[in-house]
Amino acid sequence: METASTPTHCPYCALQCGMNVSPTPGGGVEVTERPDFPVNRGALCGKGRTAPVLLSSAVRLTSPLVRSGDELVPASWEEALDRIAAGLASARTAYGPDACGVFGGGGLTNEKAYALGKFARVVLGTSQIDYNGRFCMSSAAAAGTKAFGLDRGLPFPLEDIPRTGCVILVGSNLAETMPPSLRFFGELRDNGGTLIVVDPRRTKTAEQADLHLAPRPGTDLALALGLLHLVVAEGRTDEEYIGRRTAGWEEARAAAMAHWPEYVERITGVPVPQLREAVRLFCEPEAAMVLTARGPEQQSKGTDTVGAWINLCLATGRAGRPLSGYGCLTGQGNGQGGREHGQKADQLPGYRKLTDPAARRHVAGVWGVDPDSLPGPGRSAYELLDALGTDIRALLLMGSNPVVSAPRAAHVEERLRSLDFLAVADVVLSETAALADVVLPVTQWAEETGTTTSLEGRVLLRRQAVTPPDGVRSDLEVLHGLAARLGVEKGFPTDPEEVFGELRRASAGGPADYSGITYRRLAEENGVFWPCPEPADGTMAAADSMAAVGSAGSADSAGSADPADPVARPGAPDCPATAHPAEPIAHPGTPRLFLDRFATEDGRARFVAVTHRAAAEEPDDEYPLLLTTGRVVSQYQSGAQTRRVPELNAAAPGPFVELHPRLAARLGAAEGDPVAVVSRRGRAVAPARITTGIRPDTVFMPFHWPGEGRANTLTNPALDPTSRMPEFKACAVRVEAVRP
Ligand SMILES: Nc1nc2c(c(=O)[nH]1)N[C@H]1C(S)=C(S)[C@@H](COP(=O)(O)OP(=O)(O)OC[C@H]3O[C@@H](n4cnc5c(=O)[nH]c(N)nc54)[C@H](O)[C@@H]3O)O[C@H]1N2
Ligand SMILES: Nc1nc2c(c(=O)[nH]1)N[C@H]1C(S)=C(S)[C@@H](COP(=O)(O)OP(=O)(O)OC[C@H]3O[C@@H](n4cnc5c(=O)[nH]c(N)nc54)[C@H](O)[C@@H]3O)O[C@H]1N2
Ligand code: SF4
Ligand SMILES: [Mo]
Repeated sequence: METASTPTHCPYCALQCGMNVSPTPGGGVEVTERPDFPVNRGALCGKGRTAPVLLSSAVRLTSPLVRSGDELVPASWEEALDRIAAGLASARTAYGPDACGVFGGGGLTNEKAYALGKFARVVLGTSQIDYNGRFCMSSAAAAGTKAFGLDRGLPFPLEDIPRTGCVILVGSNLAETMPPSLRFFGELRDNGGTLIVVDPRRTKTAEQADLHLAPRPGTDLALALGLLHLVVAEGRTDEEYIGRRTAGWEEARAAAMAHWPEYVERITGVPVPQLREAVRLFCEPEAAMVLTARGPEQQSKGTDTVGAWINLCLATGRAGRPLSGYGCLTGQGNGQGGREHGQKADQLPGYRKLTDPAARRHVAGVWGVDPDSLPGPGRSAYELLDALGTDIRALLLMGSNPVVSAPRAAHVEERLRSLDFLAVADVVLSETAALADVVLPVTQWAEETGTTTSLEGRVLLRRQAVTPPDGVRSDLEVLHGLAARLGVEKGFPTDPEEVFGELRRASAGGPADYSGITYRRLAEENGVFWPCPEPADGTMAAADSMAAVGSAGSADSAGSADPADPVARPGAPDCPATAHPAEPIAHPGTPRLFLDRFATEDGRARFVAVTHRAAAEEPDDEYPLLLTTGRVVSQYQSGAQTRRVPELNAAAPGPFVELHPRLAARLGAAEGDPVAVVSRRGRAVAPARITTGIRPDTVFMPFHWPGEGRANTLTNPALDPTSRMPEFKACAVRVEAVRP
């Protein structure tokens, strides 16, 4: 193993902070600062800094495991893969292709997400594939697509934030969920701009704000409509912009006008003067932005809610203009790319629609199959999990831990147990892997190469920096091995760059066009923003070689790669090695979208006419409070990875229930006392954390833990009708003191 340091990116969240990774003389691995990546300029949160711990941890899996009665016992790769192929094949034979399910993750690289979607459709022939991103950004994606004709989380780089006039941050606690990004908001305020935070809790992020609005959970739709009402009433609309760049204003305006400020105050609990102040701060500067995260999105009306915030931007001329716009802060490491390349139930690569005949023809052509052989759209994530053991009999799961992270988790756990066959690929024995018939140990970020697409829409190269331990294989090798066993010998290469080459062709001409992006460019340019089409006369294989940037472990050469160097391209016979100097001028990528036109057919953005409606479950006598859920800085998601990092676990050792002192007094609960939170779905117990930073009618639990304190035992799987997003952010509960 070389000792060189490799520039790469963090395995966790969508900020995809740049970092250098190097093996240490003692056989370990260390992360060091990588100041050249503009998003984090060297800064990392504790999760990124400690990411190497899991590479060499004794708790990681290094051998396949197969079920023998109640136990999982080590087995060879041959036996494990044979068993999975047999499990999937027998479900298919007995019940048809849709009896096989596939569940993916937004942490998987683009190459893996692409291969997983292809595997489901081509090898299994099943429509039943979806992924955890459905639980993450699907409402924002649906609303963005409706309004702008295209969904890319942020239509501008984070670097634009310090230069705008005002940002409304709706339901994002980025001080904990993306700490290095907080700097952009500090710079915004240093430059005279203002920050408005909308969150039922006074979070670390809200503490940075000029104005903090604390609505009842589940009422953001009313809030956004109330603000738009005031914008109209105060004559702050941009009529010229509305006329030139939008459609649907009359209906949207009429709908908003039904939301009087006093009515909105009653629904949200946000006082009218604060609504007026928010409108003033947002409308006075030349430019402004609205950014949403999971707070307003993870609701049974998340799509309409995000639509209403987009309406506010459109009515004030704050979209598709420099330093202005609406953006969604996507969450997982590849949350953006993971939703573009075909692991979503209704999608084909390049963010194409599975129901679009032209898209089916194009992708089937790349895959070398008959378009009619491609199944149609399948169930959404929760619906898929809910169908396990009935319609779906065998499941292959990669990159998620739904026993902890899915809504109504006890039911989901029971459904997983009822399967005829469950296979899980993971790096650790997650709570979900522990239920499997076969567990496959796979390589992790620093042990493999692949691309991710950050929340900015910036495609990045995550490079292999260390050699994986004996006994593990990559997810791509897993899919290759399974495809071969199921009779598909070709089309599942194990080299990520080869997979990316095919992904480029499959995405060409689609909304998320990656065809002009190569590994070489990603290394040289510190990422490329999609869409990035291939120049008309370009050849797809041109310059697409890691040979130019140094392959695994020797990426030092990346910085010095000379673009004029002839590129060694083994396996690219259509493109002679000397072609590089004659290459057509490359597309520069698209950091900023919509400046000239939106991606709709007529180039205009669409308002949506929406009105407020209640959460699927409102408090009543039996369940008088609202539960909302979210994250803490030191744990990641289901905690499968971060609970196994001692430093992080010491910082955030377990679940808790945040509640207001008045509520605590009523219960007779002191700080740290166990309290029970009870919903229609179950009961969870965790220590009380008493704070004036939360509304007295609301309690909050982080969702990172299994067992007694599992927040998702309580949550409501009510789904948004468009995005099929579950309502993680609002359900009715009661809280009880627990007597020892
Ligand atoms: N430390 C850490 N960082 C992470 C992750 C992690 O698990 N841990 N996960 C990553 C992923 S996948 C994601 S999606 C992002 C999520 O990033 P965020 O969206 O920032 O995370 P959350 O804590 O889920 O929710 C944000 C805030 O929404 C508030 N909220 C709750 N209900 C409502 C509501 O009804 N309306 C409004 N306006 N706000 C509400 C909560 O109080 C919370 O402070 O973080 C990413 N980064
Ligand atoms: N109550 C509540 N529930 C929520 C949320 C909430 O706000 N509140 N947020 C939702 C959101 S936004 C999200 S994104 C989900 C996330 O929840 P999960 O889908 O459970 O996400 P992770 O915990 O990241 O699970 C990823 C799993 O894949 C493994 N893994 C990591 N990298 C790889 C890889 O490359 N290959 C393979 N095969 N495995 C890998 C990890 O070890 C881990 O076990 O939770 C959702 N659940
Ligand atoms: S903010 Fe996100 S990407 Fe950056 S170091 Fe932390 S977890 Fe990693
Ligand atoms: Mo997420």
